[in-house]
Amino acid sequence: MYVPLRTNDMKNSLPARKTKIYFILLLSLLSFLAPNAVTGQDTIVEVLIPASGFEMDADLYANTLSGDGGDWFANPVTGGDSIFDSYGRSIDSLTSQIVDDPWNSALDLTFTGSKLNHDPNDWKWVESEANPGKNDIGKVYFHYAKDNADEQWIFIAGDRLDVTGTSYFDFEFNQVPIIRNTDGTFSSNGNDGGRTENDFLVSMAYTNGGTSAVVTYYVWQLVGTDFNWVNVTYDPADVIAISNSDTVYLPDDSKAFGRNFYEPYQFVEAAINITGLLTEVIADKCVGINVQSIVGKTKTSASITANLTDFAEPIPMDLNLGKASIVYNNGDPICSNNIGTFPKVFVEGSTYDPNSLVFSIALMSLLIVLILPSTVT
Ligand SMILES: [Ca+2]
Ligand SMILES: [Ca+2]
Ligand SMILES: [Ca+2]
Repeated sequence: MYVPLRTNDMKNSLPARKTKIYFILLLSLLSFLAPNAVTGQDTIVEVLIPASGFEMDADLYANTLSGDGGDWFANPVTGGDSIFDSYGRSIDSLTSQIVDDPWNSALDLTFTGSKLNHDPNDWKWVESEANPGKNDIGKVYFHYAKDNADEQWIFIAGDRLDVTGTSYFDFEFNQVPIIRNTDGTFSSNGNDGGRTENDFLVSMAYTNGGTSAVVTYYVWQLVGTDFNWVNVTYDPADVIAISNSDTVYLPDDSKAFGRNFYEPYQFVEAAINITGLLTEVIADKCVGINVQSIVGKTKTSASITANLTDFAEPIPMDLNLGKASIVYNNGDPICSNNIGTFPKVFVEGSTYDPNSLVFSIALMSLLIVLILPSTVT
């Protein structure tokens, strides 16, 4: 199989490395002379899985950036760390999933008469081709990992059949699962307007006009008397989002839209420091949320009342996001990030050996989940 390689793929050969050094020197000079020069976003997010970090380069193969990071798939030439095998099977299905969706097909399942901020119990689906083609999903990719600082990252990606115009690709994270029923409806037992307070939505807007994707972060919160999506400002350092300006490749076993490549601006991916984003909403880092399902879907505009178009099957998940792990400080259990101590009511009511790491960490975690939201200030 012939696999066209990017310049970075040649880095193991000495002449290519020399060329690259000269190129970097030239770029450095140019950037000095031209302060407004555009720089690339490509970077490696240093999470623990993949072991060599995750390349954010809008390319799906590992080892295509300097430093040899991991990616969704192993590099067919040089290998590397990956999230999936060549068939798209997860190395760890508890933290990573690919969902395939029909495309250019009357058998596709799509929304009808459903809006972004509707109660999911009011959403409807039909068997129908997704229109327009820029909203037609072929694959949805998800991965979760921690970094060395114990911060949590989510990696999301999606694609579109037609690259014309701006597409809006949403990932919705729900604490009570959203379930697609066979009768054309969805159901959710969330108590707050069909969802749960602090459910969140990450929306990626991307176009064929540039590689930067715009990420908007919404949190499900009470607005007046009703719950709705609230647009929350975040630290830009917590989000990296990029679309592909080059043709990028997939394994033959995991084709997208029937081909082993994405044409330019057909693929979008984002890395989100969810520890950082949750902190924008939940100030106490000891408190977190448990995500039970993830829904990848498209919509017609950036509005919170936008019509929903295509969706991939909801992904069942069990992710604890934002919950601190427990460490001991002079015998006192504290949040791993050293923000706040656990409430005395909990410590005094417990019998434990603070010097023992064996002390029922699991029970403590459970109690913290149950107690902290109402007792920590
Ligand atoms: Ca890559
Ligand atoms: Ca679909
Ligand atoms: Ca589709």
